[in-house]
Amino acid sequence: MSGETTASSGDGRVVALCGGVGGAKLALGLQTVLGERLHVVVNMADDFEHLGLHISPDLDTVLYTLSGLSDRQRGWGRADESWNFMAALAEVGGETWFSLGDRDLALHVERTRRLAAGESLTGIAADIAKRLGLTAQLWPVTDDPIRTIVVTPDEKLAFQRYFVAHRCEPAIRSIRFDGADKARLSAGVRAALQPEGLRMVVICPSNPYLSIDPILAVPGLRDAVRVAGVPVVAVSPLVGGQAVKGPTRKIMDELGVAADTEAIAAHYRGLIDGLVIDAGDAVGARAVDLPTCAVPTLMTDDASKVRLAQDVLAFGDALCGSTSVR
Ligand code: FO1
Repeated sequence: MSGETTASSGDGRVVALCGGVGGAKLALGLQTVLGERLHVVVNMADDFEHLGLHISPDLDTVLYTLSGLSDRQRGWGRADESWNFMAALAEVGGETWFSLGDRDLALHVERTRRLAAGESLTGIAADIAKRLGLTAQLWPVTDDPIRTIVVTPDEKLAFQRYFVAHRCEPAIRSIRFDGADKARLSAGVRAALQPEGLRMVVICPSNPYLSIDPILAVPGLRDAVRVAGVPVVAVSPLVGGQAVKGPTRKIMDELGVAADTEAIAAHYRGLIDGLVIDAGDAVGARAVDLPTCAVPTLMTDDASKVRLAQDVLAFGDALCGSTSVR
């Protein structure tokens, strides 16, 4: 890690690795603080073909969250939504297990058209992010196909089938990221992770196993982070050993991983220089052989998202001068 003070200068770029709902909240806080200096690398392994449309759930969750269009209660999809399409789809016997709001539908139709016309997921995401008023830059981790497959005792499930249709009920035996080994980092991600002008890398509090691991599985991503030589800070998705939202805790139990600070630190060992944990979990932090920062991590409103973003940035900057074992 570089010790030069320039790397920690406030005007440097920050790269955030982000999945769905939980991570997107911190990304919003970081965007408020950093604006266009924030580069969000988003998981796209949850993408799937549905009703003939290419759906990118994590990408859209970040898009809508950073544009202020997201539905705050649900965490995904758009606010002020109507569901006429779904009602009409049911009338004609279409698949209704995955809800597509009328406004949200426009994004899936337009993205599908542009992909069929030969555009890349990266190019489409960048254009739509600009049209929706994001100041942060949005980068799908790759334009090559990766699909998260959840292996259960009875069958292999595409992620959205597991997460939505089966409501995370089947026990997970293992998780695969089909296609990851052949995927290439997008040019935007490679450029964002260049050492020049980079301040730090943040791993947002998304599900490490379902949302962050697919990003880390792309060949070259881990090396690019390491070579960048800047502080790498992860934010634990656990608060009091419980996942704030989604199936993280259940998945950790099924994977035989203790849902605690040590498990999160172990999961990211070798990649991160520091771990941000919830103030309530500070006790467990003593057993972690990594610099930790215990602050309130529950993001219940915009102010708490900004505060956590500021805490994470200050922690990363403070790590910049310290040596750390990787
Ligand atoms: N999550 C659900 O639990 N039920 C849904 O019907 C659903 C539809 C949906 C449509 C578009 C979209 O971008 C996300 C959607 N999600 C839905 C969330 C999605 O499953 C995400 O993968 C999770 O939020 C985890 O990131």
